[in-house]
Amino acid sequence: MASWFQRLKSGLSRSTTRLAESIGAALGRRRVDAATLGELEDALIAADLGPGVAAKLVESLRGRKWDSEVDVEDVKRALADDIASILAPVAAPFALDPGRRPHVTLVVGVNGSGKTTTIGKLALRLSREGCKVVIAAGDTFRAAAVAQLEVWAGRAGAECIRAPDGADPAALAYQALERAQETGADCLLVDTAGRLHSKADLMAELQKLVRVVRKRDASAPHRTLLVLDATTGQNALQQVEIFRKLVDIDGLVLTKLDGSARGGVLVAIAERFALPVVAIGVGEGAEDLAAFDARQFADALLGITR
Ligand SMILES: Nc1nc2c(ncn2[C@@H]2O[C@H](COP(=O)(O)OP(=O)(O)OP(=O)(O)O)[C@@H](O)[C@H]2O)c(=O)[nH]1
Ligand SMILES: [Mg+2]
Repeated sequence: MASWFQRLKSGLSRSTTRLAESIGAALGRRRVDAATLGELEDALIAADLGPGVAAKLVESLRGRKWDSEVDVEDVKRALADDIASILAPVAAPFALDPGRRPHVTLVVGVNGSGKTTTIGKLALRLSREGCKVVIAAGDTFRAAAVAQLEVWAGRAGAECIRAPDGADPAALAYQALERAQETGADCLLVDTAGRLHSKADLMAELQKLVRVVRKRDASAPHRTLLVLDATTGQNALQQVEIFRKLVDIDGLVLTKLDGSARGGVLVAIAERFALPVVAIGVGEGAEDLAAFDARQFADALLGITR
């Protein structure tokens, strides 16, 4: 089976190819001059890295010493180094705080971003590490969502707490925390619904959930993860803006990097929000959740093999 890095690389290959081609075209004259730098900046923006990052990267290239005839690979390596330095501060693998037991993780994000799948993958990983996991099927609007979560919970040997359809997700989360505390669980993963009628409804629901959970443990939730679908490109930036206003996001998961031509958006998000990227999704399967590695991601994006 291909390693996650290979899957990431082949997944990002559409982003990579486009970026590599534009970099090649910009360096047609083999000189790092003003015209080349302008073209490189455009190419980086087109690859979803965002205007802020593009300007920074180009400034850094401008400041380096270049031969009169440059090697395209050297330029790519320089870009990858700078991108890796932007990403390094946000690479922070998901870990439970041993002082918080059960450690409560709330998972939010728009409809279809990969919340339930990510919870399933996380549950499996944590169980394998020896943790006792409880999952709250907080998406009480869709029976199919609960069934999907139960399959994942079964795989992970985790207990899944569900409520009747249409039940109040806040009450369900409270009940699940109670259960997690009673059974001495190490962690509780709370799934939420991505689809609600309006932003105001979503805000009311998430805020109520947090308020109610705190009645049981005043320090919870200990982690609030926002799950973002990397294929949505620049839209992911807006989702961070919106969700940050609804709840205290303190971690991101970027999913679907295995099939995205827009993986560059991760760099824009890192630079704009400085939120920890705790994991990345590189497929639909149970093994397809990887720790985010700044260096490897930057190399994969530029198509570099070291
Ligand atoms: N290729 C790929 N597909 C993924 C990944 N993560 C999730 N998916 C798929 O994306 C689809 C939506 O995932 P869900 O986990 O159901 O998303 P959700 O956020 O729970 O969606 P709602 O409950 O409808 O809000 C499913 O078909 C998943 O298999 C990933 O990293 N890569
Ligand atoms: Mg779901």
